[in-house]
Amino acid sequence: METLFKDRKLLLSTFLILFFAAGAFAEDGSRLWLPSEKNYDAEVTANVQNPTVDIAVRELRSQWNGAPVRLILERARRRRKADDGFGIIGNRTRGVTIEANTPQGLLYGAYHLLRLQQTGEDDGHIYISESPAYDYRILNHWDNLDGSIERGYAGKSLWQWDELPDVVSPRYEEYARANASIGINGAALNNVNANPIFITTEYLKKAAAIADVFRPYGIKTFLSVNFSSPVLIGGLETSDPLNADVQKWWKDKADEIYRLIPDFGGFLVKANSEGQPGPQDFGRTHADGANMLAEALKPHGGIVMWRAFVYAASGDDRAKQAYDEFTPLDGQFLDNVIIQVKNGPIDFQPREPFSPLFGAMKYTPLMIEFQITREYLGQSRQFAYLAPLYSECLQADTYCEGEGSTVAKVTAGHIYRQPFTAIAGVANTGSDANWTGHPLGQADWYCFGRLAWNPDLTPEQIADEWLKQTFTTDSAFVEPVKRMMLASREAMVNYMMPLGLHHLFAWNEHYGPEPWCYVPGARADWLPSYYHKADTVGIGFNRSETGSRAVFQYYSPLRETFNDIETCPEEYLLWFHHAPWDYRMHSGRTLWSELCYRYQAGVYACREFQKVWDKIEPYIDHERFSDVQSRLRQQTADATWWKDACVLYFQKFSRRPIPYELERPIHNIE
Ligand code: GCV
Repeated sequence: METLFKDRKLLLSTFLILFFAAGAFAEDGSRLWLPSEKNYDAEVTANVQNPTVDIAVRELRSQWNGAPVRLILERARRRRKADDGFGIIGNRTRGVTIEANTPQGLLYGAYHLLRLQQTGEDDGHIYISESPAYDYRILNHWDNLDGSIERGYAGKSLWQWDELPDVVSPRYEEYARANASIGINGAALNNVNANPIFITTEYLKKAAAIADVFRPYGIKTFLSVNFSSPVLIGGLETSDPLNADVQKWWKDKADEIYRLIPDFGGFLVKANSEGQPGPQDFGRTHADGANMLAEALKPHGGIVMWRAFVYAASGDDRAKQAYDEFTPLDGQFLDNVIIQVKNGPIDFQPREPFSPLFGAMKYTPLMIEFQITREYLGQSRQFAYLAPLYSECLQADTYCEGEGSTVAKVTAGHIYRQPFTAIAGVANTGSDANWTGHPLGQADWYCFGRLAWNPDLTPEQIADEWLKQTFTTDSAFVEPVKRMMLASREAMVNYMMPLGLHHLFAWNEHYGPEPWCYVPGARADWLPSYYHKADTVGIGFNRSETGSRAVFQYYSPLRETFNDIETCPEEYLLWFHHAPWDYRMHSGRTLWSELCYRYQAGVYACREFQKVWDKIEPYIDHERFSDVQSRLRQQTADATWWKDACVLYFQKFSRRPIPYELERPIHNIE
């Protein structure tokens, strides 16, 4: 009996040791890229006291493992207006000074110093001066009132509307901290398909409770608004932007919002797009609608982000419509309006050329909208590191004022004068413990923030710093995984939509392949055949001078380059041309063979990713290792499904054999 008792005690203590040991190493991903809790008790002083500066002091005090740090707020510094930049000077053994002319600048400087420490870049003398490229660096949440998230793949919404404003989840602060650590300074809380309830007094009080948590982290709160709100919740008979009662309603609403949220950022608006109401319902223009809201926000310093994602069922080539609708309005918007433009002319596809609107409006500020949630890139089951996609667009040359007028320069206000600049990313966050569903999806949130701060950072630099902070600095882990990350987006383009193909997705869910999709009565431009136009002659959308002429929305020499099938970059070939199946590609293969090769290359790449990942097992925790391992397995299976579906379907038109040296399909078309 005694032995049994002793054994039990032994068993219990063994269990406890194992339990706590496991706990110590357990990694559910909730920490993100932030330093794990330490307490170095560093000496940190600041020349001001302020809730934001206090956070900077607290973070450094616990995380900085070096000589004293001084934080100096110097309002007279020679930085751009409202600039949240910082300077860091010193070294870890003698001491460091961080200077900025806003409290946020000091907080960003503190996080930057900690980043240097975490990535092992803090040796020697530190002399850094940084300024954000964009004034507003915003996450757009497509979160609904019922807790669901449109195109969200990481659980439910972070915002607990039922319990707010009384119960304030600790996750709001964790979210704010993560954003501040990468320079994000705004969040639009609700879906652009906006429920008007969000701007009722009851819900504004809830949003105000979130805003209170965000404020010290330098994050402004924005709301998406429904253009019909005056009718839907205001009891008016119209929402016509030129109606005096409507204008007054919005002014009163803005006043109410600012009483509750004094630093409110402004409105995000999806109008006359995909069934949403807008000024055109009353015969007015986008400028009329945006300006009416801008007038209401102006006395308080708020802005309107008006989306250019518009396309009519009956319209011309969908890729042309935003440009056709917005360029005639250039110069008509008030100076607190900015037009939010998706990176490409269609809709967040794995690869699109940049939207021709960038550079086309000289008198209207434009902001870029990226999608961080991977609606069209394997969601959270597959993986594609998005920095290469973002950079490709940001560094693309619009030629609007000659060579070197990149999308980044245009949108950051270096080409045309802009009263302010902004950039947005549709968030991939949710209630999952690791925030983003796929553990590697955190890298997309991270890289969006880093590129919003500095669009010239390379995807490689960002992957490097993210991996080191999130996992380990061991190069045996970092180097192979970084290579995998950098190759992942191109692999996905290959197994989904190579050579400029786009929108071959399954109806509505946008995950799997359905190039044959036909839904009776559906809008033509919601069906893949509208985009691939495969027939017995060839494949691709003719947007050249003999087709929809979309190439003419680009500046010379791009329009000529895209227009000529011989000079059009192959990655955009089928975006701009209907090319014959036997068209000779740079590889020497016919278009049909090249297409098969690209699909196969995408699948092979996924198989390689599995090998890379299996080898890094010794370097990281079991939880994240096995989670990613099983997702990569699924990715290879789904890549094969994509390849087989597309190749077998297009073969019906090409009537040519799949090159015999390639793997045979394992699925059948049915
Ligand atoms: C929020 C695409 C998505 C929609 C999204 C829309 C938009 O069409 O599929 O879910 O709606 O873009 O950006 O407004």
